[in-house]
Amino acid sequence: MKILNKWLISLALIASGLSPLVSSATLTVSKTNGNASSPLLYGIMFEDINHSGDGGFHGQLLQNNGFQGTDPGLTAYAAVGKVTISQDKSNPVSSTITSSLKVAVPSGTTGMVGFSSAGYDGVPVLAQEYVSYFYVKGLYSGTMEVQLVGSSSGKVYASKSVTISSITSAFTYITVNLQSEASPDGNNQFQILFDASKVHGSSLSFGLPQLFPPTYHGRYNRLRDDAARFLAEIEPSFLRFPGGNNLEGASPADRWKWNNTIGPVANRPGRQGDWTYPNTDALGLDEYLQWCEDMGMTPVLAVWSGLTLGGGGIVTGNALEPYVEEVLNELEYVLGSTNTKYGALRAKNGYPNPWPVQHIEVGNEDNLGGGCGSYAARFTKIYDAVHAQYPKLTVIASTTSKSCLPATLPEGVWTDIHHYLKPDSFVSLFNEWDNWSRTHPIFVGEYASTHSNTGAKTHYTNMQGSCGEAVYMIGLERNSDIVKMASYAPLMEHFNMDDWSPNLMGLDSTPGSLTGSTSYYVQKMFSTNRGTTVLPVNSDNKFGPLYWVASNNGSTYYVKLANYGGSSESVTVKIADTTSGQLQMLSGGEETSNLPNNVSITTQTSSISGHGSFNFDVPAWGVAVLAVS
Ligand SMILES: *[C@@H]1O[C@H](CO)[C@@H](O)[C@H](O)[C@H]1NC(C)=O
Ligand SMILES: *[C@@H]1O[C@H](CO)[C@@H](O)[C@H](O)[C@H]1NC(C)=O
Ligand SMILES: *[C@@H]1O[C@H](CO)[C@@H](O)[C@H](O)[C@H]1NC(C)=O
Ligand SMILES: *[C@@H]1O[C@H](CO)[C@@H](O)[C@H](O)[C@H]1NC(C)=O
Ligand SMILES: *[C@@H]1O[C@H](CO)[C@@H](O)[C@H](O)[C@H]1NC(C)=O
Ligand SMILES: CC(=O)N[C@H]1CO[C@H](CO)[C@@H](O)[C@@H]1O
Repeated sequence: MKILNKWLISLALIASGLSPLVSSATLTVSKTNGNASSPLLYGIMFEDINHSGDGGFHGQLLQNNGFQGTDPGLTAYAAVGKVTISQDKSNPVSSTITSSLKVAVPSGTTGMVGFSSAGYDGVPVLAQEYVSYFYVKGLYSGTMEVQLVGSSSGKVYASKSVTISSITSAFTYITVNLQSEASPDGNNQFQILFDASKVHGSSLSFGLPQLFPPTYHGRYNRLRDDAARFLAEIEPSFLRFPGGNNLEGASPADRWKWNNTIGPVANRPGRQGDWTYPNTDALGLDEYLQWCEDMGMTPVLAVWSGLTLGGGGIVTGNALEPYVEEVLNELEYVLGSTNTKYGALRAKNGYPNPWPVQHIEVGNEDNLGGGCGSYAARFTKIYDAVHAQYPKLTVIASTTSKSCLPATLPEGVWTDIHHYLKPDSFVSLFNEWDNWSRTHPIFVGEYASTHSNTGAKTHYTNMQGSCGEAVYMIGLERNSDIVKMASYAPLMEHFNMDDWSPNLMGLDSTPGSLTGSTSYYVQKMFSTNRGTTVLPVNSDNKFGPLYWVASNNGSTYYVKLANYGGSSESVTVKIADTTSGQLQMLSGGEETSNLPNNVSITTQTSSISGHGSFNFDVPAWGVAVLAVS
């Protein structure tokens, strides 16, 4: 109907001798009567899915280093030379890392032998310094070679000799720094080699081998610097962690357990995560909180609410009480003074200061998985215990569904909603919050366009999907007096080890593999151009296909626009007393995606000037941000 009208108007214009206008909008931004916007609005959600943690953001590059999860086998390991490797349960590294890798050397063997690790589908080998840690047990006196090697080419990119005197009665801990040359691809492996003639007829056991590239803020056991920096460009305001489904576990015993993710990595048992692969938990509670500190994010800590996945059941009633206690212990660890039992443990682990946690979320998607009926009671039990001790904490319920929530939700409680939808559905939710009750703030804890409008599964999101999300985000920002936080999900994938798509960004072992999806650029544009007040906009047009929101911070004004339509829109933005600034534009074909090693759509920035009036086109499926003062 709309298209027909435009066509008739064009015909009328042609008939009257004027040139046809495709479409145009004049937006006049008011400088008064705005609403305060949420300073936390744009943030990120993280759980280990698609190897976003182990093999993704977490720097440690060797898969299966602690033989964790239900059935690790020899995944990623291979023998180098005429040796036999096996999982060695008789030589545990610790009471929690219960296996090491035995390298048995037949009698008479000579030359350099050992084992390799193929990492997470290869090891990224760049011209940079790496650090490796490992344990070794068994009689050995001499040098070992720690190397990064091309798996097919055999080319050695890094090699470091270390002198080792190890014994049979205990593990010896080794730290090695090695400088590498760059490999042209990701098809690389890590190796530890030793002199077979010194061990022949016997064996050595290697425990918990670790390999780190440079880490974010140079910290021990932390994020990959390149991936973390790329993420930091979004300037996210909060981090929701540790899940997501990965919080829940297949059964109560398999849930994410905070106290298994702290202290020395060799004391963390890891677990079979909810996304088909083992989690090392090397990225644990303190690492998440340090990540928040280093990236300037507000932590949003999710705690287990009794709901499990995969038929493991739901813990309710009195049976939930030990888990409520566990939540209180976790909060004491995070927030308690060093005079408390768990606060002292935190200090012992290297963090004397309490972490600045002010938001906790009770569970994940308790409206799903059969959780709705019991959630009100489970939520109330946890809320009451937490609120009694920490009255200032903001507690977030994991659903907005009234039927799953207590009849009277306590004042100050926020609620979380998730949307995985077609682009058209995001557009139809543009006004989702316009008439929403203002009593309980909203957290859009997960959202992404996951299917095309025809229903086909999206693997790599495309401009139409990202534009649909942008329209939805404009609706969030317009209502950010009540919508306090929103996070796209999932955040990250290892391209060759994914189990959910699309994701905001991705990587693999090849150089330059870090890839931002078109949605990554939308998130970055919206997050890095924030006002403190959302301003009214007067327009001669209704919303659709063009959508907009205006805001300001002091004398800087921001107008975000999305053109969810197949033709270019001409826009005039009027803001009194402004003269110049920048126009950021993201556009490309409706079905064009950014692919691994083939990023074709990135934000283009240009200068713009005017006397209180700015004229520009927003291309079909384009997303734009005007920032002027
Ligand atoms: C973690 O806490 C639980 C109680 O919630 C306890 O049973 C378990 O032993 C603790 N684990 C560690 C490693 O301290
Ligand atoms: C919000 O309320 C207004 C005024 O009552 C109404 O016109 C509009 O359709 C409502 N919007 C939604 C999304 O319900
Ligand atoms: C401010 O909030 C009120 C109440 O929700 C709403 O009616 C009004 O449209 C909002 N103004 C702006 C500029 O968003
Ligand atoms: C608003 O501007 C002030 C001053 O430049 C700055 O410190 C603050 O971070 C800005 N706020 C936002 C939300 O960008
Ligand atoms: C890169 O992506 C674009 C857009 O999807 C596509 O047209 C082009 O063929 C791709 N190029 C390569 C080398 O794969
Ligand atoms: C490496 C890994 O865990 N891959 C898994 C990703 O998810 C798919 C689907 O769930 C599994 O089939 C893979 O094994």
